[in-house]
Amino acid sequence: MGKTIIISNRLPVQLQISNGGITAVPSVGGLATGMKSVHSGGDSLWIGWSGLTDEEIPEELADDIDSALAEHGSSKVKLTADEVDGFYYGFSNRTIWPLFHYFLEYSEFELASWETYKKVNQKFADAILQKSEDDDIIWVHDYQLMLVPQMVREKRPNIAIGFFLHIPFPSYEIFRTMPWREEVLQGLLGADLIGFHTYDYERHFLSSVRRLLGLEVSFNEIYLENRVIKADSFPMGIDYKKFRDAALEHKKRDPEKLSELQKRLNKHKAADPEAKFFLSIDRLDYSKGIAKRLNAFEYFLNKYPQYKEKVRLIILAVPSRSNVPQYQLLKREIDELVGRINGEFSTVSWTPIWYFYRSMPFENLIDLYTSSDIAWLTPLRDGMNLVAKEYIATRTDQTGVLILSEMAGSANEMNESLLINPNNFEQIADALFEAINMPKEEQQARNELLQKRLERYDVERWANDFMNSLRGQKDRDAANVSKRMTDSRLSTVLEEYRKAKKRLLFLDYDGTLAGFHNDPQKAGPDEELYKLLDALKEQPGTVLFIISGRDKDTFTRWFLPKKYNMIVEHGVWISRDGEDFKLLENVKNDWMDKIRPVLESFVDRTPGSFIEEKNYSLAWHYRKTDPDFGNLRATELSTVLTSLIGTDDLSVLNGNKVMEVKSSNVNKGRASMRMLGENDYDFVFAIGDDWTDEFMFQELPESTVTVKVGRQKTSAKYFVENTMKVRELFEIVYKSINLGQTLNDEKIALRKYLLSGHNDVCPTEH
Ligand code: GDG
Repeated sequence: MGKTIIISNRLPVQLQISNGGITAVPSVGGLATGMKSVHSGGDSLWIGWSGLTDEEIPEELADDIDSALAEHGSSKVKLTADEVDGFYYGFSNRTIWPLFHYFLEYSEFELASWETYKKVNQKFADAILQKSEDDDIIWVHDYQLMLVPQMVREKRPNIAIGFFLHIPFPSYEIFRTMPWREEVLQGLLGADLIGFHTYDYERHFLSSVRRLLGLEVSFNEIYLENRVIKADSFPMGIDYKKFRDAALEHKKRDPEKLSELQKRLNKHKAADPEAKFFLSIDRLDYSKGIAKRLNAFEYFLNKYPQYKEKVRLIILAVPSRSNVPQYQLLKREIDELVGRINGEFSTVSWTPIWYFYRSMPFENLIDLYTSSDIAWLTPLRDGMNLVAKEYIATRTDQTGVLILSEMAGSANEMNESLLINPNNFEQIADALFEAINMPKEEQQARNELLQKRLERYDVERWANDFMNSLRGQKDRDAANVSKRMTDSRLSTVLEEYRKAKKRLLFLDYDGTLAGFHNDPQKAGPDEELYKLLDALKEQPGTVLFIISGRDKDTFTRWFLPKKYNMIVEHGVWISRDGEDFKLLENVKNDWMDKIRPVLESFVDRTPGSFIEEKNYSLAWHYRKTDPDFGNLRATELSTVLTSLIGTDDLSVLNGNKVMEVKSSNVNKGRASMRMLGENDYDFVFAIGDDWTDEFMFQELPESTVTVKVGRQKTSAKYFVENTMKVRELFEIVYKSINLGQTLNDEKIALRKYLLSGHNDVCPTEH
């Protein structure tokens, strides 16, 4: 691997222009700290916006800025004020942010800002392309840059790209309301690894990929024709040591050297040692539930009036995105609420809410964390919420209670806190009461577990886990690529083919020779396929079988007049040289009357599914159903069938969007082996796309050339991407053998043929 390139909207440094000079100061944010292990030494580069628009950068300082950034391993993407407006304040924060946090009513779908988002994403991608080599590893961060992975992939097909989303990925029902939903998903799918904070966000993403793009998803992998993409969850941690050490240092500090804020806090504590401080820290953002928290505080004071003058809520709201109207409205709402509640409850010696609308230095953050008895965080939605983790890390004596919204990603890992629903004031008031009265031993027992976990899975571990997983994914993909039927492998196979005296070929039909169709009866062969099969069949010494799970009547109609050899229903029937089908296996079908009603009940309950009845098997097709629902029902049906058939001679085959019940002693492996035993073949070939073809790949002898269509796991030796490639493969075989062309000639001819719109199988004959 070459160098690492990290890319995020903002750089991990802040530019400061003063006295005509420029300096770059490292930021102390969680991401910058977490990436320390990844972004260090000369082997990494961080690309992002500097925070200054082109208009704000004096021309004479432009070069100085570049060198100041370069000292911190950073490189800037230039953005004009209009671009920042459309891309950041516009599409990122008026469309994606509200939508992904389930604030559908705040989402604006403006074509102009979408266009700017695309344009600016292209600028970021161009910056990567300009600075990267093929063996680099790229890590793209967050919702502002969701199109970047694909933009880079187009120009560098083999580079390793990871993407991490720091905010929630919403449910399909929310995501699908966005006009440019497919483009956004396609953009993300340029990555090899897509990371989320929680499993829930991951599964929402996979569900959207399946439903909106119709792609094959197996567990957490997405299969494209030429790549496999992994989605996974990596809950982001904090720099645990930094917060714990700061708190320890704070504890030991000389009272004279304490901050003004700390002195004030101490004074209030001294006046009433029983009084409790509640703390909340967030950016001023509607997703953080600040207004709800204030209302809940009022509710608490009314429900438990004994705590009036005994508790104080400290709210630190950090100014954020104040160019966006929703944030201006929110600011006004919070100001008014704080004013009203303080006006209603204050006494001469007590103000219930201390409200700070500003950003504080790190030292004051530690003052607040270490002085507060209760941290109270009530986001309505939050990707993770690092404040919750930071509070726990600073509690060096393990006292303190965390009350946390279950809507925060961090709630998944912080079960020992008091989890609340931010909309349930009754529950919140009771949680505050419980927190105030929680025995010290219980606080310590809970925090000990929380601290252990936070220490173990800190932000460095998070970054390393992500990078390792990305490298692993790339290696796996490379290993898989080694199975691709490349030109040189095909040349070797062709050589064996040419030399062979007796060849035996097994070709699966659906998903191999022909693409899938929603109605299986409509997926019949085209003229081009007939010509291709005719040409192969005519080759001296070649015995070709179409081997399929299809019923014999359909294949009789499609192929009998062509006199192709056929094995259908997975090996129940056989037809050779245009003769009627005969039984190849002795199988029973008396079980069908018992199984049919079960399948019918699934058809009734699963819109879009249907039963295909064959002579010796029953198949339940669910390609046309809602993909998630279909998969769910398939799992359910599999359980029902497995328990029903018990030890009978029946088995359930899970094919490509079809579940088939049939006799156990019938499968393509057994059938193909029987054909093999009939003669002394010196070249055997089998190709197929689904699980039922794996029987052939596994049972045929080691020397067989086995080819899988698609990228799923397989026992086959090689793979080709799709049915188009299968046709291409047979074209080459045909031309090589029948016309004596070399692979190069064939490729050229084939290309011409493909470009000519598939008019004829053999353009070189004209
Ligand atoms: C996004 C997602 C996800 C806050 N005030 C001050 C200050 N902070 C620091 C905190 C904390 C960070 O800012 C806030 O992080 P959060 O995770 O709570 O929230 P977002 O900013 O919304 O972050 C979020 C996160 O990305 C990471 O993936 O967890 O869900 O929304 O580190 O300490 N720091 C200083 N002064 C302040 O006044 N110095």
